[in-house]
Amino acid sequence: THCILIGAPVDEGQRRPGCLMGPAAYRVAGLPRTLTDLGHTVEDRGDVVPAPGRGQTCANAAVHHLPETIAWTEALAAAASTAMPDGLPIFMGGDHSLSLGTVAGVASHADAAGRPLFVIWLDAHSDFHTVETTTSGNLHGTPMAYAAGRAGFDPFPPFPAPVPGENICMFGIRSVDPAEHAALAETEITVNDMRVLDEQGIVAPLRAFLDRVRAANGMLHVSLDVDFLDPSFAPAVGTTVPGGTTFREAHLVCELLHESGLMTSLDLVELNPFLDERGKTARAMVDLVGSLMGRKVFDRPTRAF
Ligand code: DIR
Ligand code: MN
Ligand code: MN
Ligand code: MN
Repeated sequence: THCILIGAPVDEGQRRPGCLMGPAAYRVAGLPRTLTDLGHTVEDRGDVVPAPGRGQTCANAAVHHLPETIAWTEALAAAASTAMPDGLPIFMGGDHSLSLGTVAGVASHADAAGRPLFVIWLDAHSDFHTVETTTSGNLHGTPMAYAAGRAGFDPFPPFPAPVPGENICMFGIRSVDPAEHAALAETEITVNDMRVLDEQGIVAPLRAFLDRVRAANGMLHVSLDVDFLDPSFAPAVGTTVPGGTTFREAHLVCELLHESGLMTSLDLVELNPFLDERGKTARAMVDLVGSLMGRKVFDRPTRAF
């Protein structure tokens, strides 16, 4: 696979400065080498630079850094749609507001290619707020709603080709605000919260979703938030939530995604290297990308999907 690394040093979508160091941390932690060791080619396109903010405002006074976030969204959507025909883009964040742009760019590419886009959201949070409903004002809590085509994103460019709820799967969820909960109940989005994973494990819920992607000849965008992982081994994130996936559960998700052969783009988000312990979270994320891109102990035949 030709892997295209794109740095997205976005820090404006939340309030714990440090995510802007994420792209550098992934490079230092050996992401390019991990990919080449697995036999992939790597092209690092450097870090995206947004245009200056244009002063947009909105009615919700809690919202901060709105113009900057819109500028990031436009720049990252362009970078994403440009990269898609060339290989597998890996967006190195940056907080999760970067996905406002990456999913938009990927969606317009899929739309032009005439293929349905599916999204798997690996996160403690559902990120299903709009600019109007967020009470924290942190726009990293909104990208999934934007991609699903929810109303309430007025100052943003309209989302190019909204992703139908049936094509969205959330995985590892354990923190949902009341407004998000109410909005999610109106959708067909599959919410595999931690309770579902406790009861059913990783494999059955994930295969059920991947089977649908395959049946539809879909493209699959994977958005991996550091807080999907349990903070005991991945502490470098501003919004830790206890009870996340274990090291092995997370790798199993990545291994199954690899075996499916379906992933066409990847976000790595919310790593805050300033909060890390001797690089362990950055290294854990790089290891997970290794599993996503084909690292395994034994290359044994796997169940046909
Ligand atoms: C909370 C936390 N739902 C908010 N969200 C996120 O601020 O909207 N934390 N995404 O990582
Ligand atoms: Mn600031
Ligand atoms: Mn998130
Ligand atoms: Mn999160």
